[in-house]
Amino acid sequence: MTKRVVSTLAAGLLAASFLTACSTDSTGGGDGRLVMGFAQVGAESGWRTANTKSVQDAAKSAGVTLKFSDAQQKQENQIKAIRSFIQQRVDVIAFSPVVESGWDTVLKEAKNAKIPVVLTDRAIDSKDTSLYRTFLGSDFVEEGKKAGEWLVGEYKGKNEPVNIVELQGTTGSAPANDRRSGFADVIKGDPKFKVVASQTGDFTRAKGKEVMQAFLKSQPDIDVLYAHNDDMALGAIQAIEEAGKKPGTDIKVISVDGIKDAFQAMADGKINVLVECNPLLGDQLMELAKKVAKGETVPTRVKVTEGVFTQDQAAAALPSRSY
Ligand code: GYE
Repeated sequence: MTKRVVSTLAAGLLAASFLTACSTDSTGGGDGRLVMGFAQVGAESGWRTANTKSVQDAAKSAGVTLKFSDAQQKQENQIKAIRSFIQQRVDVIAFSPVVESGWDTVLKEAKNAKIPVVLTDRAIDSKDTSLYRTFLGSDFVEEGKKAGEWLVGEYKGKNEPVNIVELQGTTGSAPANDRRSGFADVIKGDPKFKVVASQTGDFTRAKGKEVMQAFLKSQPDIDVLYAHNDDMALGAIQAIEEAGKKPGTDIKVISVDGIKDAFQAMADGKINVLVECNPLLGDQLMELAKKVAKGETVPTRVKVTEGVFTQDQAAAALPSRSY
């Protein structure tokens, strides 16, 4: 092919992609509806499944056209999805960052393209807060603290050492970092609490079980399991039972999220306490997206309200859990 043919072809391609971009832009998705590109973390947990459903349902009822992408817990996939949303000239990009760092470049691209970004569920640790308009999600440090406070109360007045194993969420993710530090902050006040092993279980049941099996082999005396989410706790419970121990009694179990399966396990006495993390963010997200797309000012941080549930409340709370 001659140079000329190549450049003519390239020009043609450019014009074609420009036309596609323009037609999406000028029609606002073809029917004047707001178009949102949503880059989800993955489908790693019950929490995530409920979160995805909430976003999809909310988009439908808010009349928002949703372009949904599942990153399978990989940052590079999320970056690709965001770039493709920029290319498609969506009205708003929303995403739940799989890890905290490494977003500046792609978010600058969105900013240059004048597409507002809403962080949902998880935050990023960039110093440049102009890269996103708002962050809607839970306070994970607070959740970790609530887990620690329950433990402190549970062992009040006892002086023997309390050996804790910790199943961390996805390495580098905001909920893993914050649930770990919030918990550590509270228990450090009393030297009887010792985290004897702490490792990632990637927020999944399979990994939670596998890592708990390893903990049970390497740690002769485990009093407490602190799992950063329910799926890992549920996997670990299987490992504890297969090792001939009673979860909830021989090893106390603290978990975070509050999905239905975990409430069931708590009603069965296998989980001692659940720190709630609410995945139903869809409606709030659509509301914020509509505002930022119109250029309205929104608060830079929107928190989700949540509670703590103990075993005596489990059976009563179970029927009303929607996820
Ligand atoms: O706790 C866990 C999920 O980011 C709050 O991600 C979310 C966490 C949730 O995989 O189950």
